[in-house]
Amino acid sequence: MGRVGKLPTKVARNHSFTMENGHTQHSHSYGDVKPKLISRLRKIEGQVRGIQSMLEDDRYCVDILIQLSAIKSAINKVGLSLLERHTRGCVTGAIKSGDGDHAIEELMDVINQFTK
Ligand SMILES: [Cu+2]
Repeated sequence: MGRVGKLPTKVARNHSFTMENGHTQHSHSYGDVKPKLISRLRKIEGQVRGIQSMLEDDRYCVDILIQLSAIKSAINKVGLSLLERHTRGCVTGAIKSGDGDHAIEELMDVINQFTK
């Protein structure tokens, strides 16, 4: 869990700044795709519930496995979409402001995590 737990801290440090009122404001690049990501996640929630029902209804194993693989692919789509926004937004911004090496290192770590 150490590696996984490490990422949010790094991201928060990288993409947040403190407002005059002392509150921390996050500046991520996914603002424009946020509604789409949320609606995809809601759909995935429904798919997960569907699998619970399939189990409760003693449905055939292979049918359940096919639904599980559909969820995996839906989750990957959400991840890839976020990854693209992060690369085009946050990483590009970090490169322009001279913090490119760190942002690319972090990006490669998360890609590595994501493709496991
Ligand atoms: Cu980002």
